[in-house]
Amino acid sequence: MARNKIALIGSGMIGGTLAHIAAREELGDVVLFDIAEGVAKGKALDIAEASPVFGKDSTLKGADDYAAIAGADVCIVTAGVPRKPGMSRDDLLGINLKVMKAVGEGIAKHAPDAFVICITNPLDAMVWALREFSGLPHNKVVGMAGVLDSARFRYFLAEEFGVSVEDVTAFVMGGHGDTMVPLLRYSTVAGIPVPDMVAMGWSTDEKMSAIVDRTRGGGGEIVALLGNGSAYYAPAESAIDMAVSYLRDKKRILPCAAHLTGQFGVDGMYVGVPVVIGAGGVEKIVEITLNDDEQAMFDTSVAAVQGLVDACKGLDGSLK
Ligand code: A3D
Repeated sequence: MARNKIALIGSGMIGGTLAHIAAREELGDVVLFDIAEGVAKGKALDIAEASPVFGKDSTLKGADDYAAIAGADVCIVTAGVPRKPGMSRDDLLGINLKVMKAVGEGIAKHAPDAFVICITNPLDAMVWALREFSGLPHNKVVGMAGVLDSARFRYFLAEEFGVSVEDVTAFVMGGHGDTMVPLLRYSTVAGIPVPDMVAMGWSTDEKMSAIVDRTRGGGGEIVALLGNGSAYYAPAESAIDMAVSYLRDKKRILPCAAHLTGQFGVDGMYVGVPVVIGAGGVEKIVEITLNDDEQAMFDTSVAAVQGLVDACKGLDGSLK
């Protein structure tokens, strides 16, 4: 059986980490693409030279020509610029929109059958624009943010309860920004809803609110610490989870920025919601029930994403 092919569009901090994980997990042959050709080639060669040590076989190549991504099964897009301290994700819109145009056209020409995972910020608007520029089916283009935001939420909850991260499930809906919606009611510790853990005296409502706030600001916390760029280990792990669910038809339920056609009252936009990812790409959207407070928070988040999508349309006349 032929190996899968994974194209990483953008070979910076997340792209390089993705290549390393994909090679170590032997997910397939890896192409690192970047306008900075030396970076793509250098990282590919460095990881290839590590492969005899970690004992896994895959080919790693670096390129600055889209022809190199031909036939990719999965494309993971991180091309663009990340935040610096003091910047919001939205400040990246103008520059990264132009990058999405080039990337979308490159994927449409060379890898139109790929499952495409966008990570570039501001995420929900960029994945929408990338889908528009590429013309690929909506179920094959998805944004990574919810898995990362939920992982942060799970980590903070596990730390607070003093239990294994493996036993904490949690998810975050809405746009990937300060208005994201971490859902305590749908978060559990080994199946026990988090509000029940609080009722049993394992924590307090105040601490839960602080964890929700820390989750919302989780990306900014890392940006402030790093001083020159944004998170990359956790974002890369999160995108790999989504790629594996597609490549192995695992049908994981993962929170992703997916194209909505009326679900949760949203039509024609990408926002973070729980979806089933399998060989068909986004196979289902899981329409959980939201209470009034949760729906109101979700609506605020959707409005923020809508503002960014409108800004994209203002900047590029080809977007409708
Ligand atoms: P960085 O290390 O700067 O890598 C970006 C790479 O993109 C660089 O190597 C650039 O040379 C390359 N690039 C720029 N323009 C193009 C182009 N037109 N074609 C191909 N390559 C290009 O950034 P990073 O890897 O840390 O972050 C990448 C993106 O992910 C940024 O937009 C971040 O804001 C975003 N990000 C998103 C999340 C989410 O959860 C959604 C988390 C962390 C970072």
